[in-house]
Amino acid sequence: MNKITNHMPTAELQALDAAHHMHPFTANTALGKKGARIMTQGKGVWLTDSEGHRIIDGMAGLWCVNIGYGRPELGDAAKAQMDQLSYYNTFFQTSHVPAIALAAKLAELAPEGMDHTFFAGSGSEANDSNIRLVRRYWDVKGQPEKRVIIARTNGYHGSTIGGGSLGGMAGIHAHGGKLAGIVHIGEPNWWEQGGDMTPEAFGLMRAQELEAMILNLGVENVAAFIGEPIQGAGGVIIPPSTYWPEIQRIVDKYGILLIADEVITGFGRTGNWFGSQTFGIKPHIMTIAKGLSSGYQPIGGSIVCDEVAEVIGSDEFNHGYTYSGHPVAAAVALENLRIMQEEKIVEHVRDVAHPHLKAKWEALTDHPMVGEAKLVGLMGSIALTPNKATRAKFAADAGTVGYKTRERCFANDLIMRHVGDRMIIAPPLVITPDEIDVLITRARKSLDEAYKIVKDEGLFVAR
Ligand code: PXG
Repeated sequence: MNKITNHMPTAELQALDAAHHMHPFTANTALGKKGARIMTQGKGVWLTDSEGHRIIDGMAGLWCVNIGYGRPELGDAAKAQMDQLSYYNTFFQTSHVPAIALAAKLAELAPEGMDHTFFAGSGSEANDSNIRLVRRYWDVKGQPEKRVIIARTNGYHGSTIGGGSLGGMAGIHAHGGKLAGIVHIGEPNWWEQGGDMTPEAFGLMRAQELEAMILNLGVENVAAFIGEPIQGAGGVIIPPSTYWPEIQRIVDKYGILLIADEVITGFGRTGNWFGSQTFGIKPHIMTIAKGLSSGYQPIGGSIVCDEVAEVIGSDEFNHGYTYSGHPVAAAVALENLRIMQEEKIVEHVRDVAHPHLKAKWEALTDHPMVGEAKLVGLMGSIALTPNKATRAKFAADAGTVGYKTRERCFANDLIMRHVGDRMIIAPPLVITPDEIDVLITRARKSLDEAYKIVKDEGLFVAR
């Protein structure tokens, strides 16, 4: 076979892709007929595809390219580490400099008292580790019956059997099943589910479902609660202000472990190093991945508080991966964190990019199809609706209007995703005010075009 390169015609690449490549979360036969969009290059917040389009990436890849595409320092760090020590494991009483240095750096960045990291290759793997970590913790403490983990409907924690089971997405459970010993409470999604309640009252009510579930199961059976500070894949659901303080009160009262899944909210996304800091959450374990390396290498992990690390460390923990703390991934993650610190990227989010985007993002509510527009740090969503006052759904299958809007965004060289009928963004954290203006201009144009289509098709009607 000829070498496959960027210079091949798009149709040939698409045909090969369709013939051999199984895409995740995709109906592959249908995609094969349509042809995948093929990305060929990235620089900063910009992507180029095989047709030469210059696309502004409002999703930082898959919520991960925090420092932007194409920073040569990360490639240099990978090359240097491959030349020095391309691989060694961290089992059998050995260690290496990149894993040591990255774990120490994470202890410096993480909240007080969270000084230990167990490495994995991804967010899903890290959450699988968390299931074993919390159950093992209670075993060692002499309470092996404490095994149930409480999670939330429409939460996302990955797509391995463990991560998918922690997640509260029926479509994922339907494909391959769900582990026993994981239960779900409702999500703090006021827009869709809050009815006539105020957001604050609804947030409290949802948090109190945790207390009811603990009492229902018996606290002697409950190991932990897991939640994303802001649900990402579920549609950037920003919880009411009352939600996390009440969750924290309940976790503290019953002494169960709290896992904050920071895979998206970590590493500057919300304007602090971790979303837990933004929401005042005090977790025992934080799941990390994505922004840890800005997606330049696959790496994740669990940052663990001192007490849990001490208990787990008091005996052998029969768990780990060939690539736990992989030296090249760790070296690249370290270089990413060095750049984030030296270039003050978290401060840029907090003081420059967020304030600039917030005003323009929230102003989108003047659009006839936009009901609410919310943003924390650089993580935002808008709810599409045919009736803002009643927060009505469209008279079409959920996601129909969102999908049509996303198609217009694609046509206008903007990556803005849809989850159902919510549109979501999470651009690279290095986005400049000028680039934010481009993003907003393209978003408005796409919304206008989608609105016209939706009206013309008779879909701008409440269900
Ligand atoms: N936790 C959270 C909060 C995530 O967002 C994972 C765990 C799993 O990470 P890995 O590295 O195993 O993918 C994620 C991943 C989407 C989408 O459609 C989101 C994710 C992954 C794939 C698709 O928004 N988040």
